[in-house]
This record gives sequence, C-alpha cells and structure tokens, in this order.
Amino acid sequence: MVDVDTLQSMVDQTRRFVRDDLIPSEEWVEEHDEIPDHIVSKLKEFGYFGMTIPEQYGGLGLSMLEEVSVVCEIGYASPVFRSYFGTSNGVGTLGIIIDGTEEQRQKYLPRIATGDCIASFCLTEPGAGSDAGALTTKATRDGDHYVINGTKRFTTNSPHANIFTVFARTDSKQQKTSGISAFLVERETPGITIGPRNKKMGFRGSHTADVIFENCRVPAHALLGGQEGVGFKTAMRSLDHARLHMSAVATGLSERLIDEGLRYASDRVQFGKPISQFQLIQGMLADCAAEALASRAMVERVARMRDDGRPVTKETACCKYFTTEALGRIADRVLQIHGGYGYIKEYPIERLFRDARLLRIYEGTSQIQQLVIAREMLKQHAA
Ligand code: COS
Repeated sequence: MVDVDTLQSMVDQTRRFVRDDLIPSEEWVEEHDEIPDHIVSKLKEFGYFGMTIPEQYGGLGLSMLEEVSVVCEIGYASPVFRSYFGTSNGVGTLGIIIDGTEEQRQKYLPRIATGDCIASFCLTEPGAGSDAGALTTKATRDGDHYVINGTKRFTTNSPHANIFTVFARTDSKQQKTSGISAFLVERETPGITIGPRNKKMGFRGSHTADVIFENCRVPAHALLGGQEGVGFKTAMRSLDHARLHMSAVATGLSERLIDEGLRYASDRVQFGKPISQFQLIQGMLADCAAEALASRAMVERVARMRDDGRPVTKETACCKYFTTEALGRIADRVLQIHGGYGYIKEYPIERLFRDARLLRIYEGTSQIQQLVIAREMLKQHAA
C-alpha cells in the first residue's frame, strides 16, 4: 500500500497524462497501428509496467484498490495504450508473482517492472478458448529440459514480448486441468515462431499473433514454481486479478464515452436547440451515468474485498460481466446520440465503439463470467 497522498498524486498524474499525451495521440495510433516511442517512454517512466510488482522487485507494489484507481484513469484513454503494458502488469507477470520461485521472481520481475522486458501470456489455443483446460500444447521432459510443442492463439503483445508464460500439458495421461503446467520461456529460445499479426475489428496499435512452439527446449528450471500440474490454477488465479483490472478499464472507458456523448449532445443543434435539451437524449445520458457509477462502485468494493484477503472469484466475475456489458450498452447509446456522425470516423466514438466490443470477449467472455458466478453461488449454497 502507498499512502493516500502518493496515490492521489499518481491518480492526478495519470489524469494529466491521459488528457495531455494519450488522447491527443489516439488518432495517430489508429492510423499507424502502433504506439509512438515517446508514449512508451512515458509509460515506462511513470512505472505502469510494474504497478502490481512488489517494491522489493522494483515495482510500485500497488494494492488492488490503488491499482484500480489508477487504471480507471488510464481507461479514459483508448484502451490500446493500457494494452501495451497490460500483459506485463497483468496475466504475463501475475503467475511469476503468485507462484514463481524466488529465483524466477528475481530474474524477471525487475526487468518487467521497468518495461524493458515485455511479458506475454500463452494460454489460448486454436481449439482451446473458453475451454482453456482443453489445451493440447505439450511439454515433454527430456533430461534437464522440457521440449514444448504446440500453437498458442491471440497472444497479446507477442510480437513485442521477451518472456512468455506458456501453459502446456506435462502429463499426457491426465486429460484434465491437473495435467497442465506453466513455463517461463524466453523469446530467444530456438523453436519459437511468432505468426503474422491478427487483423482485428479494433484495438489498432495493440498486437496479437499466434506463438508457435516447435521442439522448443527449455531448461527444467523454467517450470513456473518448480512444480508440475498446478499451471491451470496459476492461470485462473492470474485471471481473477486481471479481470478486476479489466473491469477498471471498462469503467474508465465508460466515463470517457459519457463525456463524448455529453459534448456532442451539448454542441449539436436540431429543431432549434442543442439535442441535450431533449428528454429522449437525456434518458440515454442518465442511463449511461447510472451504469458507470454502478461499475465504479463495484470495482472499488471488490478491490477492497480483495485487499482484505477475502475470496473474490465470484465478485470479480460479477465485475467483469457487469462493467463490460454496461460499457457495451453505454457505447451503443453514445453512438446513437451521435446519429449519423457516430457511424463515420469524424468523432472518436466510431473507434471507441469498436475497441469497447473486445472487452466483453477477452480475459473470459461474458458467458464464462456467468458460468463462474453461478458455479461459485452453487458451491457456496451447497457448503
Ligand atoms: N482460482 C483458483 N483455482 C481455480 C480457479 C480460481 N479462480 N478456478 C478454477 N480453479 C481450480 C478448480 O478449483 C479446480 O481445481 P481441482 O481440480 O483441484 O478441483 C481446477 O482449477 C479446475 O477448475 P474447473 O473444474 O472449474 O475447470 P473447467 O475446465 O471447468 O474451467 C473455466 C473453468 C471455464 C472457468 C476456465 O476454463 C476459464 O476461465 N475459461 C476462460 C479462459 C479465459 O478467460 N480465456 C481468456 C484468454 S486468456 S487472457
């Protein structure tokens, strides 16, 4: 935990950075499909790559409440900027923090915290998306090494990554999740190919691609935590954290979209007055405000619960489900407020609408969140 004043100054600094640097760069990023170097330098300088990394390994060591407070601010800009440090701050690194050996933590975390080493998370495969436990990538023990074979799909930041957390089956007899282990695989290891970048609906500037492992030999000490068979749980625990972080992104983006809607509705004159004066427009704005407030309240409450050490798998899934679905409804209403101008590229809403769509899919679809929520409810009811 940092103190209240330090947190407030981080939030204020992030708010200024978003308005002075990130928002003015959004169109450039959209056009060039990359994040300019001066922005990457500032992301590093402000420590965003190491928000979750404990201070003893060079990170900021933020609590969950502190993290979501900063991320709600960052989420106000295009989510593409956050995506660049998102895997290093999230799923690509959390496994090392949660289950890594001391040696693994010391080796990787300080470099990840500075942004000099980009971390990426290789769970999804062509045949294993929502059913992550069905993955077929294999890691076969061979003396002091493991040999990894398989293809990972939609791997965010893989074209830039230096270290991959790779989930692979070490026990071929065990078809269930207990046969899965996690490995820390360095980009330079022979046998890794990064596929072409996926052409996506939105999120230009954030890059995903296949990562293909062909007889990729890693030393036995690359096994995360030095223990086979616990990789699936590492992945799920990492996702529990990352989904709450994602809920904060959805909240920040909802707040941005509302401001875009308010601005347009106040400027646009029809029937002799700004359209903001019409009650049907006001109804849409009010629905957006109520949902965004609910999102922020949920995120902060669950972050506090997590900081108190309470189990929050169900609550985190509730947050991811509600905040990203609310974001979808808000984006749709704000586009509707823009009318025809919402469908052309003159205003940010056209781009942000496409970006927002991804949040209901990645890091677990809304339907997977529903499933997690209901399973946890039934488990608690039966206990
Ligand atoms: N924390 C710790 N352990 C967890 C966990 C969590 N949040 N969720 C599940 N586990 C454990 C279970 O307790 C179980 O352990 P035991 O075998 O000791 O009982 C094990 O992991 C398997 O869990 P489960 O039986 O629930 O696995 P399923 O195959 O049914 O899958 C879902 C569970 C569907 C929730 C999981 O596959 C999932 O989250 N899918 C979506 C993946 C995703 O989000 N992908 C996005 C891309 S990655 S950025």
